[in-house]
Amino acid sequence: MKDSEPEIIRSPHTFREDRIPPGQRPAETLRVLHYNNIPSINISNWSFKITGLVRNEVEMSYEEFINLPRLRVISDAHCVTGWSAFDLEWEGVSTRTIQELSKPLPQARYVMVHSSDGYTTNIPLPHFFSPDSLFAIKLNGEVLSVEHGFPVRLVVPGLYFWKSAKWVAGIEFMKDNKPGYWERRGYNMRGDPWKEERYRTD
Ligand SMILES: Nc1nc2c(c(=O)[nH]1)N[C@H]1C(S)=C(S)[C@@H](COP(=O)(O)O)O[C@H]1N2
Ligand SMILES: [Mo]
Repeated sequence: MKDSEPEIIRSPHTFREDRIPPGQRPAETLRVLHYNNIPSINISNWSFKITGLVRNEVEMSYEEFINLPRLRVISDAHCVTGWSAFDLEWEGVSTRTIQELSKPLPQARYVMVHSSDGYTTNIPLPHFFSPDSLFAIKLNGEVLSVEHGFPVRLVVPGLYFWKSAKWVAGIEFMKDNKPGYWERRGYNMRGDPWKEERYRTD
């Protein structure tokens, strides 16, 4: 039996009248951007770990991860440095599926995303569990390139693109908010582009 194509949705932000957030300029496509080198990942050792305030801690191999139910999302990406890219088609695993598997405890309010290059970023759960947030394994129909985050990258279309961590190795559910890599260096603890939350104000 041939697998049916995964469900496809459009991120609600792509329907906004102010589709381009304040202070952003349209770019032709995604630019490759990361603070450090591309990590070298051996897919046979790679795993995706879910830890912290959860009922079920989870550790999955790549094989297990790509066999989870899939979703496709068409969304835009807004980098805090000022460029925006439009109508990107991501395919991967919904954060809602991750929620069902790990069952976060009621005290959990934030997630810290941990990446193989040492990058981290913190995200409030309402944004993380937005119906258009997913752990992508494909971009525009192709398996992710290493530059764009192979094997798995997070995509949270409702926040600036620095929250969309590439090369994700695990996520950690937390009660208290903690800053990630850029947040410790002055970037906003939430990062809503339509509110222009670029820098920390606390
Ligand atoms: N692991 C990791 N993820 C990361 C980054 C990084 O340095 N390391 N940079 C972020 C920033 S600032 C941006 S704009 C996007 C760029 O994604 P792209 O290279 O796929 O365009 O990745 C985000 N995710
Ligand atoms: Mo960015």
